[in-house]
Amino acid sequence: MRVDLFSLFPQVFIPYLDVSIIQRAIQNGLVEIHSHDIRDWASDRHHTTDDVPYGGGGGMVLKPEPVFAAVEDILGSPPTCPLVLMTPQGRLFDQQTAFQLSQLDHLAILCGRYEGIDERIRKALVTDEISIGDYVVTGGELPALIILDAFIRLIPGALGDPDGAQDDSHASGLLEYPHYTRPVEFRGMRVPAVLQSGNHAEIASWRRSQALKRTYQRRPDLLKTASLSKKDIDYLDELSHDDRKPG
Ligand code: 6SD
Repeated sequence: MRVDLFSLFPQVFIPYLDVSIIQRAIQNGLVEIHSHDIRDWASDRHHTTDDVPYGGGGGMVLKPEPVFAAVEDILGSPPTCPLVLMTPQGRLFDQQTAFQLSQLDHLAILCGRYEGIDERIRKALVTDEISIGDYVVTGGELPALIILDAFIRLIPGALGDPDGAQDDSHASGLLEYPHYTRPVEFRGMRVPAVLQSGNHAEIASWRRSQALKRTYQRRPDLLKTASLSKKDIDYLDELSHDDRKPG
C-alpha cells in the first residue's frame, strides 16, 4: 500500500513513523509512506501558503494554488486515489473505517493548518472527510497519524502475532477483557485463578464475560452493533437484572 501525506509540517510525521509497528511495516514493504511539504509548491518568492479570508473575520485560510499543484503533481490530474481531508467536520473515524482504509492500494491524506482551507480544495480535490473526534486540534497532522496508525496495524502481517489485531478493543465490536502478567500477586492484588487454570475453554469464557461486562458498564452503545451469541445475550440479561436488584 502507498500513502501520500500533504502537510505544511511534514517533519512531524517522521519521529512517529520511525518506531515500533509502523517502522516495521514500512521496513517489511507492507506500506510505503511519502510525505510532501505543500510549501514546496508555493510559487511566489515568499512561498506563501495562507491568505486572509474573503468576507473578513479572524484567522488565515490555506490557499488553493499550492495544494492543487502539490496534489496534481504527485497524484496526477485527476487523482486516481482517494484524498482524505482531516477535519472536525468529517465523519467520525472508527475501527470499521480503519479496516476499509487498510484494504486500499493507494491513499492520500491532506492535513490542514490555519483556521481552515479554501472551500475549492474540498470541492474539487477531497473525496472523503474524516474527524478523529469532537474536539479541535491545531492541524491535521496528529489526526492523520492516528488514522495511519490505526489502519497500518490492520494490514495483514503488520503485527508479529498471526492473530493480529483480532482481540483488540473494538475489533469484535466490544471493549477488551482485562490483562494480567507476572507476578501472580502484586501489592495484595491477585491474578484471577481462572487465568492460571490452564483450561482454555474456561479462560475464553471468562474473557468473553469480562469483555461483555466492561462494554455494558462503559460503552453500552456498542452492544447495539456487536455480534452476540445466545450465551452472550443471556449473560447481559443477567447483568441488567443484577443492576435492578436493590442494594
Ligand atoms: C486546521 C485542522 C485539521 C485543524 C481536527 C480534526 C479533528 N477531529 N479535530 N481537529 C483538525 C484538523 C483541526 O487544520
